[in-house]
Amino acid sequence: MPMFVDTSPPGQCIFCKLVAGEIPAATIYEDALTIAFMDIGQVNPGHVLVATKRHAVTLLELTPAECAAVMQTAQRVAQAAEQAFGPDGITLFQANGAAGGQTVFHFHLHMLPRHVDDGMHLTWPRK
Ligand code: D5M
Repeated sequence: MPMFVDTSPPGQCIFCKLVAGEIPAATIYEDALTIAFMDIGQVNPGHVLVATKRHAVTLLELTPAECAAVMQTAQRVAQAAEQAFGPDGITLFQANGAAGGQTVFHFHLHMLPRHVDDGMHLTWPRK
């Protein structure tokens, strides 16, 4: 079971507050549709979240433009991680709905730099 589940209503969720600048974030990139910031949990050094600025819960609610922008931002942060961390690989992870492992119900994608000896293998670390 996840340690924390954000059940705030739309507009008041953690990531809406983060987008609005109402709570602090280590933001590394933003554009009109997306924002990328350091995950507070850092399951691996360089763990970044790419979120939509608009409140949408899952992938199924995104517009085509948001889908494209999210993946473009993911590529940008992966390129930055490549330079900063020299990883052996990169894992992208994206959970939809509680049954899919989502705990913050505002669309986001995880970008994790990976190293062969990071002990995570290819399994999601919270299992
Ligand atoms: O991932 C939700 C992720 O959100 C989880 O890895 C912690 C992260 N999180 C929660 N609050 C914050 C703040 N305030 N800043 C940065 N990161 C945060 P999920 O896939 O929904 O389980």
